[in-house]
Amino acid sequence: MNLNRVRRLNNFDIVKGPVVYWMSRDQRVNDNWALVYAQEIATLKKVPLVVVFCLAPNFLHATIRQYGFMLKGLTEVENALKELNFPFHLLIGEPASVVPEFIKNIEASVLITDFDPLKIKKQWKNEILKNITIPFHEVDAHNIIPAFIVSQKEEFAAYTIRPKINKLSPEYLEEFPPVNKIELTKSLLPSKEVDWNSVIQNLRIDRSVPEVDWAIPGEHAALNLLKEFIFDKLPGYNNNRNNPVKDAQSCLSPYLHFGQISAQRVALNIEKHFPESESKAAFMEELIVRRELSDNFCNYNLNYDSFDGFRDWGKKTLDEHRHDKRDHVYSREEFENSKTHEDLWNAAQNELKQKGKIHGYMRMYWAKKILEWSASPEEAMETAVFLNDKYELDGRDPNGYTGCAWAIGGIHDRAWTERPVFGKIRYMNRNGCKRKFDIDAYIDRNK
Ligand code: FO1
Repeated sequence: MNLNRVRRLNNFDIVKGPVVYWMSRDQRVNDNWALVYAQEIATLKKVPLVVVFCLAPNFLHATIRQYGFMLKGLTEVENALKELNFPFHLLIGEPASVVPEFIKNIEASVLITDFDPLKIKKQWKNEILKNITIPFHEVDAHNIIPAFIVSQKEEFAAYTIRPKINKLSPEYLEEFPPVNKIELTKSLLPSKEVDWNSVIQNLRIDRSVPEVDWAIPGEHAALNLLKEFIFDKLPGYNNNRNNPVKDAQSCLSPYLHFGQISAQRVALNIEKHFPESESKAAFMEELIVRRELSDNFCNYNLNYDSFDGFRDWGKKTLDEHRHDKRDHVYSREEFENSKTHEDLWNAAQNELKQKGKIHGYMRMYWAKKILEWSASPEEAMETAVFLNDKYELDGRDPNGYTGCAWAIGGIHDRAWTERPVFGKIRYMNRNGCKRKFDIDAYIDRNK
């Protein structure tokens, strides 16, 4: 495989012993460059390959809505690995201690993991580096063009990263090799079958946010959804995507978030089955350019989830307007409980709470109004990130953090005409929504 997808996190050389793939962001067996790489090393060195997933208790305050979806997807991973004769181990606890412990126990020779721009993942990896003496390699199995290859700095906007992506696409948008079944030798590292029900029951997490029923978790369901999207929805995508009362979106984002499908598989299948068109271009822009831009933002801006991460112009203009009179000011609880004066905003919040997603267009409106009706831009960003992470099925994703920073802080956007509270941050209003879609129908379906 293209070794530019791999980054060495330390300088140890590979010795003899099993290869461990610590699966984290990319929770799938097919189309996974980290697993492909791990298998290549194991085959070359003629050593076993073991896959582990480390279940972190209370990961960024995730609730049963997100844990449930993730764990059900992981049962499919366990079964698929069993078919291939790869041992799978579910480790429970803080990765910084349980991963090194596992490595020591099985005398592993190399640790491989997937890339993730989030701060917590970087911390985990840094802690692990202090506690191991074997090579630790990271593979970007999430982006088509690895985040550390496409750019080495925080990009300004889509127009600055797009040419870099376009230039590198021919090299990286390639077909995946299959993951090969290994011949069953008496494994020294048999899997310990996971009792998923008891794992779920023993999690000490917030269970007040119910799981959703519109999305069946797992790799298999994701591929079916992709097929349905390409044939049924993609033809009208460009006309319908900004209409929240039309069922025009792919709904793939939770699957992409948990790595149950690879963005590269989505792009390859679309390339194979769909003609060049405005719809295809619009979807590919979101799937590739916007996603890679979000990873770039979180990778190079450590304050991606707060006011401090905004660009100087955004901070300055919001500062200049921080004392402007607000017509309405709501607390986090009022926002959370859909208790604003505006039925359209409340409908978006209801959609978030009930379905675990807000339609893309309304997601922008939702965040803009949180800025307009919060006591300060800092508080607005905190509220938007809190609600997004608590209720979105794909919360705690670079895309979510970047979306909030775009709406509230003007990240990747330009300055607009100055107005109260927003300063030069782009404004959105109810009339704009009214012009685009039937807002009464949207309110009615999200009561
Ligand atoms: N990644 C892990 O490696 N272990 C976990 O226990 C874990 C829990 C989790 C819960 C909710 C959620 O939204 C994400 C979670 N992730 C976990 C991380 C996830 O796979 C992503 O890597 C990040 O959220 C960034 O995209």
